[in-house]
Amino acid sequence: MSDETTRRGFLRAGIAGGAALTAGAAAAAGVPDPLITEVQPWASEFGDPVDAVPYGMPIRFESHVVRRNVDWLTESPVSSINFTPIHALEGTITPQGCAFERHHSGAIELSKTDYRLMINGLVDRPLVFTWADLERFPRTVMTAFCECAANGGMEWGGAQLEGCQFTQGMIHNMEYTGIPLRLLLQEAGVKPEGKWIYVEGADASSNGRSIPLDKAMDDVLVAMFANGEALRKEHGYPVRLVVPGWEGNMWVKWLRRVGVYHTAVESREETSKYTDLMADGTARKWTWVMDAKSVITAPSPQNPVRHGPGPLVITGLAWSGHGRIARVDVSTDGGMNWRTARLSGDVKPKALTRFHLDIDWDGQEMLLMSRAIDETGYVQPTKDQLRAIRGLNNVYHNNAIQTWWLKSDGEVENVEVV
Ligand SMILES: Nc1nc2c(c(=O)[nH]1)N[C@H]1C(S)=C(S)[C@@H](COP(=O)(O)O)O[C@H]1N2
Ligand SMILES: [Mo]
Repeated sequence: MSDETTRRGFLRAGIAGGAALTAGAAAAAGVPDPLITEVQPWASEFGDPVDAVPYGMPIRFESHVVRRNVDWLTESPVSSINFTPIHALEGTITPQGCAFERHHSGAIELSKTDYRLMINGLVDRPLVFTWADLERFPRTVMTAFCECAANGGMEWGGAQLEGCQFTQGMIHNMEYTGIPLRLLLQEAGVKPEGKWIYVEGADASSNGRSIPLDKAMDDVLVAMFANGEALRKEHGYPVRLVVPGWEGNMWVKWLRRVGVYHTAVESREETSKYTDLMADGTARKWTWVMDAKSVITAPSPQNPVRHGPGPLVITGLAWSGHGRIARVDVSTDGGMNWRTARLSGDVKPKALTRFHLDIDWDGQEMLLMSRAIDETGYVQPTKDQLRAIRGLNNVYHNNAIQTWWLKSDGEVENVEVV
């Protein structure tokens, strides 16, 4: 039976039953619905004039769709993180206004006039670019996810936070316009001994990271716009680095310098931080790529089911730093049986992919899971598979399968299946 026939079956059942997919109880009870029978204020008065809001914000009914913090996570708001409300978004693009932020020393205000980008080190011609210079280089457009390596880091020891905003929300996905870093490096002329770049930001932390030259010459972007407009201050205005598929820490904001070197710098951000502490006390380093991962965004703890049995839309996000998502499977019974979800819209490499699965919910509790498989054939691991290799000391690179316990009253809880 195809999904299509199943769906039509639901629709018929819904109409016959007079409930599931119709406009509500009043109609079912034969009572006139005043929203239909009476002229409403919005149909008899003028709305706002066109110039009421020169730059718009979401309508007030959507005021819950905002970034949130986990209070105990960091001591100071200038060295902190907040989380994208992925439970309340659809499609794949993250609006800048609610995309998670991670600052090591606060978000700085840097104007285009004051902006300078230096390329130095092992180059034929050390260069400094102004914003006006950058505007004259050929541009390209690319959609990419940015995921903090610490995304899911609080869940290593067990299910903890109630909502995918907190368990998987250190991620955003934007459409960037910018200059391939390759073009700027070619302008400076990389010497043959140059094998690494070191990128740093103009903020006090500088957040310096080393990147192998091969990656720098491949798909790294010097981004000037996101989602069709200038970068927001908190995402690195006026210029940030986009390092597709690689951990968010390398996506240097307020980019001020690209140094070319024969070796890696081994900065704080790539030694004491952003290395993966293993069970035996040694640390893995250079774990740059974000492996395939997925999460069901609805239903989820912050997005419970508010209707009875019958048609239920399950949806979520999948991504892989290695390329395209090939398939997403969904289980409703804690991983015993799996069904293939629909990949909705474009499937772009190293970008968020939306999946949907339309089911007929019998009103019983379910253990919901999603499992991403990318084009390399890599399968998203269970928490136990991941812990068997990585131990419990870890913070970074938790790409384990998430389980949501959907109860028969529609409420959802973060759990683990053992
Ligand atoms: N200059 C600078 N770049 C930075 C940081 C920073 O503190 N300063 N934080 C990094 C980290 S750890 C992450 S996860 C991403 C977050 O990008 P966002 O704030 O746009 O979400 O930016 C990275 N780039
Ligand atoms: Mo990060």
